[in-house]
Amino acid sequence: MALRPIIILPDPVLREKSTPIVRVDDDVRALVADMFETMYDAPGIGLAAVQVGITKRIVTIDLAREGEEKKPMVFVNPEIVWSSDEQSTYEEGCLSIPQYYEEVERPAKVRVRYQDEKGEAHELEADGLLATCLQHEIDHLEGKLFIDHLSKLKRDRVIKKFQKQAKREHEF
Ligand code: GNR
Ligand code: NI
Repeated sequence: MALRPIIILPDPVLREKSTPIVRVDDDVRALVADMFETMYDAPGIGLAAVQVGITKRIVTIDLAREGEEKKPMVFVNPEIVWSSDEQSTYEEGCLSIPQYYEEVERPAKVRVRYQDEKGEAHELEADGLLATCLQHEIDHLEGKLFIDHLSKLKRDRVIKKFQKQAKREHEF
């Protein structure tokens, strides 16, 4: 297992579309283990493989709070097959956009088809934070970030800030 560096805005890799996993093998499971280690270390409640620079359709999620027993969830090739008309709003953050939080409105419930770490197919209906987190992660697989759900003004402001930051770090 290894901690992997998390890719930060405005790295163009975050805008790439991730490719499907054809076979869930030991290489995929090793990447999943690294993703959990990286996500717990951050700490974050979700991670898409693209955030560690691997453009494959893999998501890890664990909504357990600090001190609670871990509840690791793995989603290979996740797809939203239904979403509710009812919407809900959560304050979202992203490990690839550190220390920026903003409210995002999304469908309150989703039904997701996915494969597990053995390659077995499942469907899951989620609401609450899990529904939001799944949509946030599945967006990553399409090269989409939560700031894309905000006004252009807010989005451009955040992107500018991170571009400046990256330039400053590049000078060092
Ligand atoms: O850690 C995370 N918290 C979070 C909070 C609200 C909605 C979505 C998230 S996901 C985020 C980790 C992350 O960047 N996943 O891609
Ligand atoms: Ni994110």
